[in-house]
Amino acid sequence: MSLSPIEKAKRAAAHAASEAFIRSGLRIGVGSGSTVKYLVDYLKEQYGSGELKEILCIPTSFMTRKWLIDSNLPVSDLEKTPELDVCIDGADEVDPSLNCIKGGGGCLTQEKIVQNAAKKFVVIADSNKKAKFLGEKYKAVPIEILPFGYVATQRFIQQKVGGECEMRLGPKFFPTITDNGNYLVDWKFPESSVATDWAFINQQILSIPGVVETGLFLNVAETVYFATPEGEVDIV
Ligand code: ABF
Repeated sequence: MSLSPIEKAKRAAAHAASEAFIRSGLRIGVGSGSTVKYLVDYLKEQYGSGELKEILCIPTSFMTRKWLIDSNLPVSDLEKTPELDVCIDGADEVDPSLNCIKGGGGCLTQEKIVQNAAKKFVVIADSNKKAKFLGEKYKAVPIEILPFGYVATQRFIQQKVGGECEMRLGPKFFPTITDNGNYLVDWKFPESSVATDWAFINQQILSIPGVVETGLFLNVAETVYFATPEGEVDIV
């Protein structure tokens, strides 16, 4: 099957990061999203051929867990394996300091917990996701909130940090439900936010009752692999 240019870029990023960071014996946090699917394919091929041995894969979402199981890879969880060697995940946007916006694909809280349990956090992305500053291209921060009191929570977010907080809707206008049974909102931040301190904004959002987690992954990525459809890989 021939891949579209964007899929080729995702695959190139996933393969380059895998070749650099995946080794036998590692406990690997496996992120979510379409770029990570190529990481799962890499693990399947390497483990299936016997090149890669005694790994444990810890998924960050229902979908990733299913991919791992369907690929006959050894799956664990943070209860049995609370400490990981590396976590590899996708992102929606990455700035020059490797801060990321994540959650566009609907996963963020479990991703953050798994990332936090890992010694190294590596991001894989097509090169369109490289931004000069956070908020340059991706104009919203996904936020997971509890269903209880969700309208009040959305209003509190808007009052505290401005902008518009939109409920993420799924098919037939049902709310998008996360793997944790919560709602997702996309906070369309005011333009003034892109020039401010994202760490401070993140703390402000997290202090609101009802907010579970944000898609701001600040100061956690060690390395980012950006790739083009031609297979050029930029390691930052
Ligand atoms: C997940 O996948 C999310 O945090 C992020 O939003 C998204 C990236 O997906 P894709 O690789 O499909 O662009 O990790």
